[in-house]
Amino acid sequence: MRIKEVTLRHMQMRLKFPFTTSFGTLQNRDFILLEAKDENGRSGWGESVAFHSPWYSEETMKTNWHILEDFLIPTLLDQEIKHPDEVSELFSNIRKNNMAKSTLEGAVWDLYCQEQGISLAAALGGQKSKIEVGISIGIQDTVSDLLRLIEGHVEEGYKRMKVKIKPGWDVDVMREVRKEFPDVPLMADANSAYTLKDIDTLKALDEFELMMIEQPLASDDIIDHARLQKEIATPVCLDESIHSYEDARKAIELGSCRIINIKIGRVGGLSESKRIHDLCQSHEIPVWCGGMLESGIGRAHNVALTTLSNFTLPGDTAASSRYWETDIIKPEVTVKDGYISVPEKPGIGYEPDLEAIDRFTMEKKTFS
Ligand code: OSB
Ligand code: MG
Repeated sequence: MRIKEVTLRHMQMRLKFPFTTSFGTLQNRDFILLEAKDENGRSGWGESVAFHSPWYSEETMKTNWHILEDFLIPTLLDQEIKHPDEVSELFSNIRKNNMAKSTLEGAVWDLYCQEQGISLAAALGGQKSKIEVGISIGIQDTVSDLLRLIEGHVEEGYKRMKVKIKPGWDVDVMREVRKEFPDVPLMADANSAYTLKDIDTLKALDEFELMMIEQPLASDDIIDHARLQKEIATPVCLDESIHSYEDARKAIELGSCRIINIKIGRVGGLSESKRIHDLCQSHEIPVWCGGMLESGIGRAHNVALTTLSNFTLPGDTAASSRYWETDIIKPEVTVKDGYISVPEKPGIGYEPDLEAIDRFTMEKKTFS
């Protein structure tokens, strides 16, 4: 296959609810949508998970646009590509910028699968026909707001509740949650809000038998996490700290975590996600698929990845309708009894809704 044309769109979609983490609040979701056309005029789609501002990582929508426009798209245009695994090779002399790389790589995977007439899940080696999903709940104004939200999501069937925590919104909050929901599979995500000085607080969370605590310490750390994991009973899960197979290998070797959250964008694409998945599997480290408040395009990629066999814990990829009044794929991603049925159609398995896409497009540019 050869990529003949790439279109970048600056998208803006409004979340149904403000999403608050230890960093701040987000409601307008700006992101890049990428459409790549092959020599037969077929289109493959990818989504950049970078945010408008660099609070989760250093990448932003604008840095992704720059790296795509000036480096990644020129590298790929007109290149003969036999398999999507070659894309990360072609990008290997461009450092980091994983979310930018993943955007284009994801579109190549979609195109490749359409050409082969197979689903993305099948192409990745996935075997599940349905995947288990949990939900990630932002920091709320009051504990009773949080309890009411959890109650609703439990009723909807979500398989585990993830609660965002930060200093001052942690032990007492989790105690209330556990009191009201003694058996619900529960975890906490700190988005790097603590240091080893907070070890007593982090130890106090052991009491609630959480499935895991996600990224308690610095976003670039694996050393202190290893120290922490020795001190607490709750399994540590790394999110922000893992950008590659090599990061995962080192974290496992050091004992920095017992679980890894794989986000396709954070690790530079589906090929690297699969390598990390396989590595974790060989070390009996379970993985799950993280979320980045994606539109339907990114959501579809997450669904396909989650079909791999070591994704044994529920992911954050909830239903489209949880986030959006109107998503940009047809059909939307739906959740029934806590499961998403994996589409079997070729490619990502959902149709991009071009009308909706146009409606949310702020700016677009085509390269050929
Ligand atoms: O840390 O997992 C995270 C959202 C944005 C950035 C980082 C994170 C999250 C979530 C929400 O937890 C996941 C989702 O529902 O898409
Ligand atoms: Mg996280």
